[in-house]
Amino acid sequence: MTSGRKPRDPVLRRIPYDSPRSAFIEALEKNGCVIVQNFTNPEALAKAKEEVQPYLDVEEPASSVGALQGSTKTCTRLIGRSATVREKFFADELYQDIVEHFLAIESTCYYGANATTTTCHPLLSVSITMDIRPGTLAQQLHRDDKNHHARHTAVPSYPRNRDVLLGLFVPDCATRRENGATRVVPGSHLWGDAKPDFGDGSKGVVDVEMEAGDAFLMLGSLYHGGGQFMLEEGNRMMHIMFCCAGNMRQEEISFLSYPVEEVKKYSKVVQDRLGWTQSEPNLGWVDLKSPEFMLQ
Ligand SMILES: O=C(O)CCC(=O)C(=O)O
Ligand SMILES: [Fe+2]
Repeated sequence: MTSGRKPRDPVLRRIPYDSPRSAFIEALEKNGCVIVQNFTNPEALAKAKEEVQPYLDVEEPASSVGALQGSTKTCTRLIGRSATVREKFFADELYQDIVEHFLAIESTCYYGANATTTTCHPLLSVSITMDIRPGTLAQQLHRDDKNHHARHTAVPSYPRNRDVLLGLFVPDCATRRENGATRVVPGSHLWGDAKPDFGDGSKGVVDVEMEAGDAFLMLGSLYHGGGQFMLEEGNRMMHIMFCCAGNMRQEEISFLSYPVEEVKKYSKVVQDRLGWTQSEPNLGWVDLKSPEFMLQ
């Protein structure tokens, strides 16, 4: 071994789309992420781009919410705005099978002495296109499940239902270090909540370099971050979707049960309890803003 890597060290694997589901599951359990080769085709990428471009071009100041910087353009409400992202990327059978495998929760409980087993299926948590441009710096490495205040204990191997999120990243172009390929720390999904050791900032970090048509799957507990856009022109567009475990919601759907015109009349504490104030960090927004603005 000249590289100094041990044979069982976590890595970023590339697996062709047609491979057995078990290959993707094994890679995600071991490394927390995997590249799916030949996930889509140039026609679908071009169509998706055409659908989101008008939203990216809007002259609103680009958001600086969470890990986003002012130079990142976004298209929120992506599932509604791009039929291609919705039906070809998000609804993709491989992604949905993997989501079901990792996020579905099966529990047995008792009504009196009678055991009942039920399954809670995953939900879409967020869908957004992020388009980084010249001037965008690398994000700090982070776990996306920080939004859900997920807690982790360090483990040597992957226990069932450890994660609450599983993401799908579909780049519009080839991703390279120079155009801000996502940076990941394979294996970090098995770490606990102690301060992570990234050495000089790059210890264990790998660039998710993909070809156009590839996609990337990542568990919510994996440390990662958008890379720096080092070129003087161009952009790196990425369609991002995350599913969450289906129990990450209220029992009664307040947003459908209580119309916004009614909620405007409620007291602030009730509005807050119904979910009209974003939870920090970054949970429960509309267009990256706390939904209170809709009650004005
Ligand atoms: O743009 C990327 O590559 C990743 C973005 C990300 O991780 C985030 O905004 O939380
Ligand atoms: Fe992130």
